[in-house]
Amino acid sequence: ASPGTELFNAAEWLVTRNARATPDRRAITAIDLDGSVRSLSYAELDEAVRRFAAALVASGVRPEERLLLCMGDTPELLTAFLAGLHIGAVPVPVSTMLKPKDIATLATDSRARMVVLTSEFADLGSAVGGCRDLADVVIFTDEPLPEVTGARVRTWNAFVAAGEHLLDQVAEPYPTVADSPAFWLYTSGTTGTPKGAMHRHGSLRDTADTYARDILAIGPDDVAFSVAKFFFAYGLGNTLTFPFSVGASTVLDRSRPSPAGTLRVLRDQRPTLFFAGPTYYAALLAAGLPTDAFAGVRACVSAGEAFPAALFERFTGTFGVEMLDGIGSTEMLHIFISGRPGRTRAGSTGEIVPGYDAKILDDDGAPVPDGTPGNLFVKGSSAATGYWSRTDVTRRVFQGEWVRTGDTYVRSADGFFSSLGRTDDIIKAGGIWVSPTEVEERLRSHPQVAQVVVVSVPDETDLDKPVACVVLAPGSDATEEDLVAFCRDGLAAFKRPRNIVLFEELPTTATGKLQRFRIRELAIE
Ligand code: 3SK
Repeated sequence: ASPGTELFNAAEWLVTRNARATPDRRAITAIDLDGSVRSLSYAELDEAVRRFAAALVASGVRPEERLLLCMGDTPELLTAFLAGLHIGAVPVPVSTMLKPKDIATLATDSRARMVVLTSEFADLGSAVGGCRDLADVVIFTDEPLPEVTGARVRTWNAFVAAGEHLLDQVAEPYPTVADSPAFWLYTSGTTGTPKGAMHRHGSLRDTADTYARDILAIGPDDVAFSVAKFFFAYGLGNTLTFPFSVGASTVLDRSRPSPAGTLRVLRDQRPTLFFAGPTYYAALLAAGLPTDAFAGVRACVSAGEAFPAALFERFTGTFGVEMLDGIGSTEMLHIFISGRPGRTRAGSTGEIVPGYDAKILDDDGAPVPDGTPGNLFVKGSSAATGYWSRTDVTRRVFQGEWVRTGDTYVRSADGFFSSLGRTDDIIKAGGIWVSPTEVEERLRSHPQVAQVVVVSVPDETDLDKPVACVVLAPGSDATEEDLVAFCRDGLAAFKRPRNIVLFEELPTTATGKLQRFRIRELAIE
């Protein structure tokens, strides 16, 4: 853990340090929307960061003011983020999947001084008009600029040009310390209201010095490619922190992820570390990628949701690549429990990452023995300092050194942690815990089931029972009785869903995760 008062600026550590040591080494390979590719060395990126930093100072941005970044994965996104850190301001990368009204909510909540957009999100400019603290909008575009009420709107190039005279002023980074506020990431959790998790400069180094070093053993010759976008905590670490912590390179793909696009990246850019989530790994399998598609990848990493054991086996069996499943959180910044190379177990998230500590407690706060499910708490120096302006929920989640994850986990006697779903989602039926994940896994192995979520629904006597919400595969003729019987065959009887509710499609959050609480509401209706 970093001593909090030590002078430390994460932009200097991630970029300037490498620009001095290995100026010509490739930092970024960037694939644009039209498929064209450009690359930047560490020296070129360092220069771009300083130019944008000078422009921020010229436009009047002060340390700790927030810069909302709604941008595709581009060199400009990394530049704006790092330049914000360089001058001690607070970049806030936000989801590019949000609706205009949601972006306005985040601009207002964060009291953003500036909004930076890439051209594909330029329309969002008008949505943030009138936000109280907004003074500047910068858009990376060649197109005509939108009007934004109450703000000055400039193109990226015009903005940067206006700061050239201040380049000397940003020769050194702002003297932040490891504990200085660095950036925020909004998380919506299962209930929907976004909360800004506030992170320190030192936390970026802490995730690199734990997970990236000790689990991934990342080195300068690695090439990282993350399907998870930069605005996710997961994507930020994969794309920026980890490769730049060792002077390695990163591949940025500005387009929406697709199996065909991923195959092109795998073939043309030869990443050695590949990061995605189980849903995407399932899509890659379904797309029938050639079995040698991952031949150059030394490890695939998965996080974001529990990895079903059968999918894990099928993916690793088909592509012959190591899969490191893990769990992290926006609050902890990156992965704190993970499989390790040569030590993975299908159906388990893995072991505690060195540098973190985990405990499993019952509802009264007492530790549970190994083999008994409970609430997972985690401790580690990369934890956020809290949620911006949300004292109640901060106190509920950040309990001294420990952070309540909201996940139900069980630990085996030999230290492997397995997910039983979200704490709110776990089902107690007839006094016995039923993991929705386990029932879902069984149903997912049915050839006529395309998607499934298991929730608890009160029966006629108000006792919770597991109910499966299912989207059938196209052309399926499976009946509800077939599916229940299939579960009875493969699971202990008490775990079978008492009912099947068929859906055309299941609702998802803005970040594409299945919206369990909404699905449950629909199942109860
Ligand atoms: O969802 C996860 O498991 C995760 C992993 C790394 C960083 C952030 C998150 C939310």
